[in-house]
Amino acid sequence: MSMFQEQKNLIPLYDTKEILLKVVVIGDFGVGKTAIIKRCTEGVYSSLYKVTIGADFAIKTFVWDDNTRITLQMWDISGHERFGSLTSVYYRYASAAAIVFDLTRPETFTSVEKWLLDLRGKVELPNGQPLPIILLANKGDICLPIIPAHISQFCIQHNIQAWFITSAKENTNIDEAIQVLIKSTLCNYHNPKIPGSICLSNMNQEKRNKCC
Ligand SMILES: Nc1nc2c(ncn2[C@@H]2O[C@H](COP(=O)(O)OP(=O)(O)OP(=O)(O)O)[C@@H](O)[C@H]2O)c(=O)[nH]1
Ligand SMILES: [Mg+2]
Repeated sequence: MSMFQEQKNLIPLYDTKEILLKVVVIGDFGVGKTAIIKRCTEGVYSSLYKVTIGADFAIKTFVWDDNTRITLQMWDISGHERFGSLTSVYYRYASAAAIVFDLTRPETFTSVEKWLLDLRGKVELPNGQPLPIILLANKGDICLPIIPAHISQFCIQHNIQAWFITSAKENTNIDEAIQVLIKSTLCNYHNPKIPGSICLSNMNQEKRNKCC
């Protein structure tokens, strides 16, 4: 069952804070970005591979807490090289990112650094901080995974908030990962250095490594 309450759950409007978060989902072609986004926003999965051309996006609106409603705009960015020059346009105004690789194709993990550099080089938060990022090791349902041993170290070195083994097919860890990303993003929105702001969550090391 999804952790998110659907928008139809009623909250008195006068009390409600609306937050729009743009999350860019990046990674090599075929790693499962579209499948993850569809799972998250529509709750469906298809084994058909339809290449994403350029970029697409999907929206999910949900109740976060008693007085916050979040609209998550998930940008599905093609993993194909030929669209790479456009990423700076797609990254614009992003609040957070998910980088995806395919556990069955080790070369897609090697590419994570390339995606990370592209993202970090082209976008930052309005306060100059780097975007919160999570790393998704997808297709965890396929029975092999030799998990690269150094993923946790890689995440710490590259200031990646957390990583998860996911399966869009079996709906494993998708909501959990997005929830961690949102918490991290809200912390930036409510940066304690900004007067009147509140940090909703401090992710500790234990939380970061919970799926490793
Ligand atoms: N077994 C399994 N297959 C998956 C999973 N996620 C995606 N796939 C399959 O992998 C293929 C590629 O998935 P997509 O989501 O289209 O990949 P993409 O990253 O969006 O690829 P591009 O749009 O080309 O960048 C499809 O056939 C999916 O059904 C998963 O968790 N498990
Ligand atoms: Mg796609």
